[in-house]
Amino acid sequence: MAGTLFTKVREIISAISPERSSVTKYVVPGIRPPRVTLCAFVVLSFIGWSGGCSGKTSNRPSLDAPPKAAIDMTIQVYGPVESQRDWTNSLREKLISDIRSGITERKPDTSDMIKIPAGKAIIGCEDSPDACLPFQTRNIGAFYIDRDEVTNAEYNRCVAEKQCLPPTNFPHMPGSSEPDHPALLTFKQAERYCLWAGKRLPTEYEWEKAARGKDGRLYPWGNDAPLKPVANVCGAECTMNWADPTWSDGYAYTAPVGRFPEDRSPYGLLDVAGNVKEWVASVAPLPQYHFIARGGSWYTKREQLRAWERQEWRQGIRLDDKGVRCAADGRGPIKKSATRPR
Ligand SMILES: [Ca+2]
Repeated sequence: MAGTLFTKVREIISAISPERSSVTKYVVPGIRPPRVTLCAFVVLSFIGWSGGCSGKTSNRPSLDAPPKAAIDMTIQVYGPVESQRDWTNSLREKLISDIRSGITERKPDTSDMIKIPAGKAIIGCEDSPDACLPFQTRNIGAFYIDRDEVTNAEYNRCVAEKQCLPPTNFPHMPGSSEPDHPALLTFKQAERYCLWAGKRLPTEYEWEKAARGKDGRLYPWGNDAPLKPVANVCGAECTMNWADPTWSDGYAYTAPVGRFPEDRSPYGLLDVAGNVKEWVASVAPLPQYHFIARGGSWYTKREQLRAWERQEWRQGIRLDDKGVRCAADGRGPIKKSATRPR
């Protein structure tokens, strides 16, 4: 009875925060691991429940899972700031080396990607330093970036190859699992998918350049705040307290990608301001290791759509509005690949 109850609780926790249910944890060198581990929690809470410490649970994927080293890595950040002085780079290297495990090299299919030319970009803002990168003009090399957010159909090809974990299912969000909706992903799932596709996550600078264009506009469509529903954000259909009843975009949660042609950057990226936030490769500075997602989502207030706005997220927090669009290096021509599964 207790075992059944715990399994149910664990399924719920897993659905909300998959990383927190992971057994194997990547411990950053110099960072003190948590005093109470998941196994200890299991033993103390439910003596009758078996298999927890061995990692063999009834609901953990086994046969259909990608290589363990790539999926069971959970980032834990503990300890005083002083002990974290040098860990950002080493953690990043470890994360990349593990997350590449078992991936077959392939050339990216750039047919649905947009090439962003090399050159200067206006990054950040001057009047809201807590909400943007420092204001700067920055030279950024050429790169490719997906026109659209990665869809469930695209992501599930990686799942079918047993190279990516299935996306989290959110039953309370009608339509979110449909093939043409954006895949709702953790940072690790997002990076793993991009690497599997022969691509990578965009850096934060690349994402912002692709979103704001050469002129560093405030919004993907220009410098004017939107007067009508041009993007999928928290409008009339949204169930959050901050929903704007005057903004009827037609979707309570995610929308099929590309459904809002005006939510378009000067380079042609779609769903830049809304639909799902998009994980980027950059790592937030100390003292806390946070991942960064850019752009707004179905969950975002309509007042927070400026393309320089940024937010930092710990793994496992609020996954139901996070997705990804991948990037690829833009040096030289990239031939279309015939290796990408259809
Ligand atoms: Ca988006």
